[in-house]
Amino acid sequence: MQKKFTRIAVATAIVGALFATSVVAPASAATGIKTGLRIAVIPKQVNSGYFEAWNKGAQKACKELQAKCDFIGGTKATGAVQVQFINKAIQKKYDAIIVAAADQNAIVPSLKKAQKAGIIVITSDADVAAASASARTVTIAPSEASRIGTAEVDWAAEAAGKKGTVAILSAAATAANQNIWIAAMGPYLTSKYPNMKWVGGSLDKAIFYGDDDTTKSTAQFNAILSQYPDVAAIIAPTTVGVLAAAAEKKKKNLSVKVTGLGLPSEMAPYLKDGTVEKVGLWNPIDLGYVAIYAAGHAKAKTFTGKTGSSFKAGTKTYKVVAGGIAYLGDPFTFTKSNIATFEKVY
Ligand code: RAM
Repeated sequence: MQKKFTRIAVATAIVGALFATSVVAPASAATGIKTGLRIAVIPKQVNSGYFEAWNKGAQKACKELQAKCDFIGGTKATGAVQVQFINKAIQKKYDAIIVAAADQNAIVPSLKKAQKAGIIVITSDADVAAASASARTVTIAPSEASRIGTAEVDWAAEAAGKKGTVAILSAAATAANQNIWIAAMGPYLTSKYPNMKWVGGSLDKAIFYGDDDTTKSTAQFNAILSQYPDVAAIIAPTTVGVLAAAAEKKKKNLSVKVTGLGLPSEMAPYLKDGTVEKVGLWNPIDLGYVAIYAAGHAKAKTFTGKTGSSFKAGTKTYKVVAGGIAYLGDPFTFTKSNIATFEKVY
């Protein structure tokens, strides 16, 4: 099963990589989307390789649609900082806001205010809380949460020889994306791998939060090791966390296995030198690209965001499923042997 997943993922990955660089999208007139739209593109934080790639995709779509897109945000991935930028976007009367929610609840009132002012709101990468789904037209998500969560557990189990304890080095406690992936990891580890368990005996005790901050992620990685010195594997479902963990593992020459969601360009050295065996991710360029098209079509009223509705981005059509979610597709798995294909792309 794991082999199959990897094979499918690699095949899709190559398509994904090409999609990100070579699709010639139709001119704006052909899409029915008005030119000259002003779109605020708000990441969890600006100083991140992942969100730079996300913005690259957004800017590509904006160019195709002849829209003006501003990448605005702070250097700390918090809801409080994002609220300031959302409020600014409302004041400046943008046509649409694309946001990766650093806090699934804190930004909801501002997003609702934006919608009242006629601004289209799309979340991408990280959504608002499911109960607040009406605060956005649609969320553009990488792939099913269960798929992302269970794949990471499989990578950890494989690296640790299917035995021992596992901890999680996450992003912020308020991030919906990490939380839904972690929820999927919880029961899967113990049911699929009878000789494995969470450090401290329960999922709750096993989660450490590095807040997508390199210094804090490194400190939390070390906190896991000092509280649970025999931890077999650490899963970091965040590009910031997994990079910090790999760097610290290498620096201290530690035996703990590290895996999670890593940006190929950042993780390539650690995959090549064997610090890390396997990480995975989707193409963040596509995630930003697709979000802009969703906003454009919503503004043109050719896309409602309702379950079953769909929109086109480049050459692909995206369909909304229950919960107001449009998925990109399968995540990709990166190893020493395929990383060279990806590291130059994102
Ligand atoms: C970090 C962010 C982002 C997440 C990736 C995997 O860059 O937390 O939201 O999707 O990791």
